[in-house]
Amino acid sequence: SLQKSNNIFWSKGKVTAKQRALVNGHSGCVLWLTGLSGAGKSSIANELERELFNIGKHAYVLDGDNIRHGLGSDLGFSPEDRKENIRRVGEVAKLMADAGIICITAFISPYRADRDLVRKMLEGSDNQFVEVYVNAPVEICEQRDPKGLYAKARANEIKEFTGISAPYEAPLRAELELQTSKLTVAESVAKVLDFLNVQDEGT
Ligand code: PPS
Repeated sequence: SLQKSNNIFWSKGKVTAKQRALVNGHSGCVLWLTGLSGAGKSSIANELERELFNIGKHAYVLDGDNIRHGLGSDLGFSPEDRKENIRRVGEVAKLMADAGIICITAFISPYRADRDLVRKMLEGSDNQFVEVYVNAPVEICEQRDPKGLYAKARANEIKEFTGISAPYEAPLRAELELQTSKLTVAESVAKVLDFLNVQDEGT
């Protein structure tokens, strides 16, 4: 890999992050949602995107299920593949944030080290990394089981299923925690908007 990077240079653009933010009315950032399957990541991410869009902000969701159809279609759910999945998504999220977008990601991202790697990627850039712990007890997620995956995991039809037969490492210092067994989706979204301190452009 050293060989590969030998003749590669960094080409610097002519538009600064500050200039983009001035035009957009907000800076880019990465809102990194992490949590168990069925905890509510996608619901919150999509509602958040809608709300931000409605008040004139540039937001875009990268969702686990969707990304695995394309960018990560060669990856499974081993620790190594999850790591590579999160690394790729991290790089894409970083680019989106650099483009001035509020990038909302919804991946289980069960390993602390993988999430910390993405945090590191954003360090020293103008764009904030916000870890959002979408927290619901595994019992509740299993009761919800919107895709019937917990039932399959219990029946041994899915191996390495997070929360059942694969680990989930809860964040130790997430910027934000949403306890989705106690909050509605709207309440969770309101908390994130509050954290972002975004203002409606029209008012
Ligand atoms: S990861 O760990 O961050 O790379 O996972 P992610 O890309 O978010 O993909 C999670 C979705 O894939 C489905 N699925 C599984 N999840 C966990 N473990 C196993 N073994 C598994 N197999 C398939 C599942 O629908 C997850 O979707 P969400 O939206 O989280 O429920």
